Amino acid sequence: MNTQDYIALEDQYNARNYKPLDVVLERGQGIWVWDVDGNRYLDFLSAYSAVNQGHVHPRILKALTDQAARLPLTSRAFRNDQLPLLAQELCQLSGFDMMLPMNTGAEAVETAIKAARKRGYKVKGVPENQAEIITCQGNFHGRTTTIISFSSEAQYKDGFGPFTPGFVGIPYGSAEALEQAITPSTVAFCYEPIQGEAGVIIPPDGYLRQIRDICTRHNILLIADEIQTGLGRTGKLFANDWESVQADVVTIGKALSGGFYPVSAVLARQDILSVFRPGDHGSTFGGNPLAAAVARESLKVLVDEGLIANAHEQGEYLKGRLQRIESEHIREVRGRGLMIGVELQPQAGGARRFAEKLKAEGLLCKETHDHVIRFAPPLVIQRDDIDWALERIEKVLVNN
Ligand code: IF1
Repeated sequence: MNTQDYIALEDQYNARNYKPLDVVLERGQGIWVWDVDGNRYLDFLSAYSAVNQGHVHPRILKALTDQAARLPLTSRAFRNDQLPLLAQELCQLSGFDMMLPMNTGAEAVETAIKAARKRGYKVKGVPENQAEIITCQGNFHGRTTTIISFSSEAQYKDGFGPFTPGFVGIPYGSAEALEQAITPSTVAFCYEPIQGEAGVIIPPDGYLRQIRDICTRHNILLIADEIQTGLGRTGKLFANDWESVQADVVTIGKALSGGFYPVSAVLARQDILSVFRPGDHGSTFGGNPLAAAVARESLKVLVDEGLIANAHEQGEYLKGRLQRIESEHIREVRGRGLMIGVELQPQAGGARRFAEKLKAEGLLCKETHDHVIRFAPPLVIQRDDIDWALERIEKVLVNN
């Protein structure tokens, strides 16, 4: 079977809720992936930052296969010998008191919403069913019916109502708007420290500190969604660290498993997560021993291999070189660490055509919205590989 055969099968038997680049991958190693026709590509997307540790990291692979051979799943009806160690290691690394394990990012966000609402009612005394959570325009937090209820993207909502009430949207990057939106029923403010899906939008300097102060003053929870920005992607453990801010609640996912397995978690202080009583919340697979073993090793790899510092160093270099490309198509290059967006001019013909051209040159990346190309290679990338990529990026952006 070749590329066209696989595409035909997928289009016949699989729901068409995506429009992927037409490359059929079968193998990966570090920053590289190979397609079924034997072509090699540099992965400049990293499965939306889920493979920060690089494809098929040998240490995480070993943790996975060892644990799979021992005991993959117990459910939370019984305890297992991996979850307690993950919980301890994650809290020690992040500085939080407690964690609650789930599987996907959206489930972690749902968990954070439930914790904030319950604390609002049980601790703050908000009247039953009145809790409000403030969110940002342009946000992306997942695809569940509650999460899309506060999306500002028409396509994510179209045809999926009725929606969950209790969310208030404000412009991203405005601390003033947050201050004004707070009411006695507000229980939390939920935000991304850098908006990924919106096009790698970086808030103004000082914003993270300001929203931290506002939430503290009003006794509302600051919920940082670090599912994409966390675990080293921006050159710090969390993107909030850029302003030395600690949120009350942090959601993580994606790279928590190095891409091997869906693993997510909510991190928070003990007084927040203790609103959950036995039976309040859970998941068949959340906190399973296979997930916990994989997550433990994924975190160790991040630390042992200095991937957070590498993301900072290589990211600065990549961003600097991209900013110096002289192309009529480029409007702005922005980013932190290895989370970089290249915004094209409105008349450039859209980001998709550049992603297609880069694919033909052996570099895989994806457009976000119409005019931004997102560059986010695995954090194991080295200078030579970035130079290799830049040669191709320059060629495509200058000659098309
Ligand atoms: C898709 C986007 C990225 C996320 C943040 C929660 C979630 C995500 C900040 C939910 C997920 C993914 C989902 C994926 C594409 C991707 C994405 F373009 F859609 F927005 F990365 F930018 N919070 N983002 O970025 O996590 O439930 O998916 O595990 O195709 O929907 P999930």
